[in-house]
Amino acid sequence: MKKSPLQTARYEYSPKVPESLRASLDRIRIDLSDPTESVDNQSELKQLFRHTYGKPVATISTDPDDRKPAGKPLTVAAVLSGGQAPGGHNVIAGLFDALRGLNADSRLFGFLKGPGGILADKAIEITPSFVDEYRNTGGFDMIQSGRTKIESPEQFARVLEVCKKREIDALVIIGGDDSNTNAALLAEYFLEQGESIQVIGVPKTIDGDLKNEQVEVSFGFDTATRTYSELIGNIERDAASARKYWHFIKLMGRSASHIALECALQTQPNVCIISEEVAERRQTLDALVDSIVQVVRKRSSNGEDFGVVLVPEGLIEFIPEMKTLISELNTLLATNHAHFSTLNTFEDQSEWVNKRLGRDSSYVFSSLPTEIQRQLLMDRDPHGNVQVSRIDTEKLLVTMTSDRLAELKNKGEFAGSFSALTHFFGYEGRCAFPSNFDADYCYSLGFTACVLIAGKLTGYLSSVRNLASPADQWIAGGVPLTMMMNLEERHGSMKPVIRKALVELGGAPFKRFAAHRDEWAVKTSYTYPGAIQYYGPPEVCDTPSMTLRLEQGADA
Ligand code: FBP
Repeated sequence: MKKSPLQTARYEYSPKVPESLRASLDRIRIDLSDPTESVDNQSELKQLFRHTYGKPVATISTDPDDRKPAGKPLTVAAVLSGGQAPGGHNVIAGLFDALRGLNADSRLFGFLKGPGGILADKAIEITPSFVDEYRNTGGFDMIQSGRTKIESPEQFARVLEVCKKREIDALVIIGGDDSNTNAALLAEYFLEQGESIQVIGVPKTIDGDLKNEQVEVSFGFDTATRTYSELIGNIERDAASARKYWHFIKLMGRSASHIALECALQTQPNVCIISEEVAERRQTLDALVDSIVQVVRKRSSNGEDFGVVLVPEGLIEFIPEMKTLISELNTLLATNHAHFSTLNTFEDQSEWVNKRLGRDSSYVFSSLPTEIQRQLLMDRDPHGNVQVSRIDTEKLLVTMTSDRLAELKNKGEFAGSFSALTHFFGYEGRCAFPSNFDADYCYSLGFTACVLIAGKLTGYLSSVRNLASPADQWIAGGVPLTMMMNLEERHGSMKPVIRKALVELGGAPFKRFAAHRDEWAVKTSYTYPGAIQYYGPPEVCDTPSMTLRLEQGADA
């Protein structure tokens, strides 16, 4: 395959790692904290995770006086789970290098196409020349990914059977909150079965919602938001040059608005909707459109009939009346799946649904444009949720804003023009070459996963902290997965899950945005981040996202 000059150059990049991971592997030690507790529902989780609950936090350091004998060769398998996120290949590269560093006879396998590859027993061995083809590159194509959920007792038994057959010592699951919940369940299951196979998770998702006291950021968020911010900045400059379009840009992020918020901090658009605030204020769709209309009118009165609006992908599920509608639809479609799939036309489907929805939801559903109704009835994801990336929320907002402005024009209350274009930035950012931050962070996470395996730990998430400081000051270690868990309702029953992190309205990133947004709405204050830079001064190439810096109290 022909390589671009950048790809060839990136093969030579040496990821920066914490000081503790630079030492020779036989001098690395793991310090353990006191026992931990889960974020909530402690007594229930203690019962559910009898073998893995309450483990200590692990911190990796080096001990120059303690030289351990070379470890036995290990057989480890990795799996990439869920949506792509830049840096996944470097997790595997870091894991591979550390394994070979521990013992040159260690072997690393990659299950193909995500967790489904474990069930199908489809894996490849990662060799030195193979891993070299993927160092510092984006994508998950090295072993591909998938969204199969391992949940039935038969599937758990099958995972054990496949791992035993392949004589795997440890499984590394690289995924988001759901996949790492699965990692916790598997670690517990293996111990319950009297098996010593270890399970280590790695925090992945561009959405940035797998974070907490111990996990500062999930990998991929940095690169994805930089990619989107470059594009938004370019559009802002185009808007300010042509002065004739309003651009409505939907940004990925299934649920939380971390991506939209980070992009807003980087680009200073006229409007950025934060779903969590919409929910907190119980803002209706009409009220939301009204707030956009006000900004359009103000800018128009200043002679600026152009602007940029950022819309988080998950918004639709945070607008109170839409949330109720979607939840009723999810239940209806889940409980009547067989019958619903016999309805062949959209007209039949919408009539059937309309008759069964509650009065308010039926009214909301009927008032939506047909295309949005159609999108709300499309196939659910494996968790039974509506696939928000397929709903054109940005188009819905444009239609409603345009209708409202037309009414105002008729009444003589709006004299400007409103011509809008829509965009969706999602898949563009998930497989970009990882920024230096993500390349370094991911390599360190993979390397750390191996150190945790060598330390005989299981049910842990690989963690690298202190990320607002230079990489040599990062702190590597492991966080027990049960520490991040609580019980939440899923399909009518309470399940143990890793708590998703939504945007905190009291947090420093949102406060920074809220302090400036009124000014950004009216004045044209765009900033242009430009393309990700891989070579050059550290302030241009190595600084982490503004969200991370603000959360860590660092200068941003
Ligand atoms: P993960 O949570 O698995 O990392 O995926 C996140 C995401 O990129 C969301 O932002 C988006 O809604 C979704 O994946 C799209 O899923 P798919 O790739 O299946 O279309």
